[in-house]
Amino acid sequence: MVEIFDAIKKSAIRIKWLIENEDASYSQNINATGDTQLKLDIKSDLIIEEEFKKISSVKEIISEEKENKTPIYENGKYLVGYDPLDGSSLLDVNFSVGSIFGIYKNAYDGKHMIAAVYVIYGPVTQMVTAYEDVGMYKLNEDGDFAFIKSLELKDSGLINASGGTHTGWSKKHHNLIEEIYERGARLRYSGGMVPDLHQILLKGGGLFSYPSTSDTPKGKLRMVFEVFPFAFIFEKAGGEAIDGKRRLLDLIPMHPHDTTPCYFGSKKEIELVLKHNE
Ligand code: AFP
Repeated sequence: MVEIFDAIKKSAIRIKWLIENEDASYSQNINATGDTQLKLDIKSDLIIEEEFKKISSVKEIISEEKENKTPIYENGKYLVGYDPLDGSSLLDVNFSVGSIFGIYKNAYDGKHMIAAVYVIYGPVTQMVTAYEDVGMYKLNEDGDFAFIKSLELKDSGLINASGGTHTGWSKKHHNLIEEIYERGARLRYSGGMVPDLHQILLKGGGLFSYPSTSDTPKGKLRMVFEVFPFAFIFEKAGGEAIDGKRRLLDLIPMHPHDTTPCYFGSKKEIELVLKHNE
């Protein structure tokens, strides 16, 4: 696992450089999910592939930016599903973006997830790893990621971040969000999953949701690259992650690019989600 985390650190340093120095415009390419790729999405993906190709414990990788899996070492133990530059449509407005990694054994689902990592490229670059516990690291001037602290969610928090077009929300989702605001929550939604969930983790609690909507009945966020890694991190940090009713880590994707509605949060907020979805 150490060498996988090291490959992620090396990729992060190279991607941070790209973000700060390279052209953030769109390419002509469309990715597997139908999104037009930025040139930086493609370059970040190549960097991560290059770094994982040096690691003999990696059997195979699959990127949000590619339709198919890439075999690495036949005798490797681990499968890695990753989103190289999540939230890249926010680069033009200089918001924080991130890279997300799920490390799996044998299959790309929650039951086979061993570890999860994300990197946030903000005013500073930080990395959060979930393996035995959840730890946050900061990239220093000398190119090292120094341990800052362990992350733990409180039982309840007052941050609310819900995605999806409001006119497409179900009545149940409207009622849930209304109750959350009535309890005193504040809206904190940047449109980047990494900074939005990072904020909830760092401030101790709250709720992030990307529900089923009339335009995206199966949600928008992808299980293997985005949802499972964050579900793993939230559970390890003492929170919960569900699709409205079921634990996200119990879902089995039919295809690596499958999406699901998702709710990540502290225990009290997830209780509320369950109550509104009875
Ligand atoms: P991009 O990578 O296209 O910027 O999408 C980001 C994202 O996948 C995720 O990071 C956000 O939580 C979500 O989309 C935001 O979606 P909405 O704009 O529909 O709220």
